[in-house]
Amino acid sequence: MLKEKDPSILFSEASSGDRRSLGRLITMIEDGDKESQVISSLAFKTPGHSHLIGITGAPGAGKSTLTSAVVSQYRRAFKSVAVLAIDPSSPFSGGAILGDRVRMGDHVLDTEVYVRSLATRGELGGLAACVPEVARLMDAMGFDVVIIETVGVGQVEVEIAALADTTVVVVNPGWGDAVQANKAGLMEIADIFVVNKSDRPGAKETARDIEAMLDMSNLNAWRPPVCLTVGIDGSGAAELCEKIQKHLEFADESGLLSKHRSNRLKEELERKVASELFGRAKSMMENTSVKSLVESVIKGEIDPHEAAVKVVDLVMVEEGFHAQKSH
Ligand SMILES: Nc1nc2c(ncn2[C@@H]2O[C@H](COP(=O)(O)OP(=O)(O)O)[C@@H](O)[C@H]2O)c(=O)[nH]1
Ligand SMILES: [Mg+2]
Repeated sequence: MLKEKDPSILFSEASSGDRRSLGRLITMIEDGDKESQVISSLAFKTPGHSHLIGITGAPGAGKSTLTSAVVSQYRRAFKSVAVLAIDPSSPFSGGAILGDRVRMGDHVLDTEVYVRSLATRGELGGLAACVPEVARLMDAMGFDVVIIETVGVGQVEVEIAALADTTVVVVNPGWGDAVQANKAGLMEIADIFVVNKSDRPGAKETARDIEAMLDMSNLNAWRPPVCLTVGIDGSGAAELCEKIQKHLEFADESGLLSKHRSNRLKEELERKVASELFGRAKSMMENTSVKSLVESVIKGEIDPHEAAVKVVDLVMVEEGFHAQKSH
């Protein structure tokens, strides 16, 4: 058993390159323990310069393979990279970790590359809440590039992908793949499109489909480029990295980057407020005076909406009471 350790000690150990300590910090954030607040605040006070890149697409599109090829490109430029692989379908010790280790095999001995799978312990919403915090920790640790790999199906996953400074959407050759991406809401969040597995027939046609869709959509100043890649041999990875860099420069110069980052912080704050209130309301519902309210709902005496408003009012009153007491 690992002994409990002060998160601030772990933080300074991790900062000086101790990967084991870094791993434990991430686990604390995932678990959402009390310590995670300390870690968040330490990371927030130690801003780095990370470029946050999201890589998303359907399962099996080749995201992990492509990520490994992209990591190789960054290593050639002597940039340090952290990869956060998010796989809600496989809880801890599941296939995700093993699979990513295998595919990231080229980088296993590289101390400037850190790969970690984030698994959902609770609900998916919990993961959405912890990803920005883990990403910020990676930034505080001084990584030049942080890549978040996420499956682009479902609202929460798309939300996670949209957290990045630059979002790369991966599709495969084949009729309708671009249409599927569009349906999944990936079209709106893409800064760059990749047709991976372009060693297979139909890659150029798929690229053309995407261009046609882009022609029909309302674009702002940035038109997402479409790259063709072969993840397994790394073809096209250098061009993809060039486009990623171009997008970063564009976003930076146009002010979009800082606007996007501010919005992200605001949304994160809103989510935190909601979950904090939810937690307090929930513990309040164990309270005897509120319990009778629950019973009234069950008996049909009061409707759930009205009861909910009463519970929130009670939370507010309680908080006001505590605030006054502490003054
Ligand atoms: N033919 C071909 N296969 C690929 C390519 N990229 C990945 N694959 C294969 O596609 C499968 C799924 O890849 P993986 O990276 O795990 O996809 P992910 O689920 O999106 O992360 C694996 O068997 C890869 O070897 C490619 O460019 N061409
Ligand atoms: Mg993968």
